[in-house]
Amino acid sequence: MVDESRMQIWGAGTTRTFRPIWVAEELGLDYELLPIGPRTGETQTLEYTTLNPKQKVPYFKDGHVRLSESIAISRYLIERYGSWATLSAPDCIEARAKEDEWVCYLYGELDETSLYVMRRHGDLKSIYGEAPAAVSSAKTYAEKHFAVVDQHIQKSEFVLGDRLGLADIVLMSCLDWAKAYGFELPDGLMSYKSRLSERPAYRRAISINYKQS
Ligand SMILES: N[C@@H](CCC(=O)N[C@@H](CS)C(=O)NCC(=O)O)C(=O)O
Repeated sequence: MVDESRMQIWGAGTTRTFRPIWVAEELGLDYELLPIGPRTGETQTLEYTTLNPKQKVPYFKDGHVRLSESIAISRYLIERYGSWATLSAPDCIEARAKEDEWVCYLYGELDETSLYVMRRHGDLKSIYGEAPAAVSSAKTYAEKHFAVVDQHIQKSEFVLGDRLGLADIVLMSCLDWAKAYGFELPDGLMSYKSRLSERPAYRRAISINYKQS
């Protein structure tokens, strides 16, 4: 039974569902998780399709706000509930543009163009078709961009300066995904990853997201 008065996040068990769960944990939010999986048939029901015609997770409700897309949900949570003491949105146009630059780059090149292509034509080849050349070139492509991010991350604690932000949520989720796919990550990224993995909210989010899949 869904409690409509609480914030709700649909979906668990994937990189994309991990992002809003991690943000919600960082912000100490009270939310209800409906841990449906993408490949269990739960996104195909009439009830869920009415909510989200894309039939994908994550999906999110907070009062009258309804959102799909892991980045949009995460950004909404940060902007609405963030604070300087926890996780907050950029405070000027220039900083927002810089965050957009990184979020678009990480999501576009690492998530969609690389790791998800590997998933589509690897684990999900029975749906999307087997394409070993696509998988291997996506891996090479990701390695090139991990090297770019590695150079950048050696200069600061977080993707943007000295505070956790949306770009870190995206990067960490892609690094976890890459490790699960057997990537050898460069040293700078490995040390960034192990530093951020110590965060209690990150650990809680990992256990919530992956326990329920
Ligand atoms: N761009 C979306 C991608 C969402 C997405 O593709 N979710 C996958 C799980 S990781 C899904 O629900 N797949 C089910 C399907 O495609 O039928 C986001 O970042 O939220």
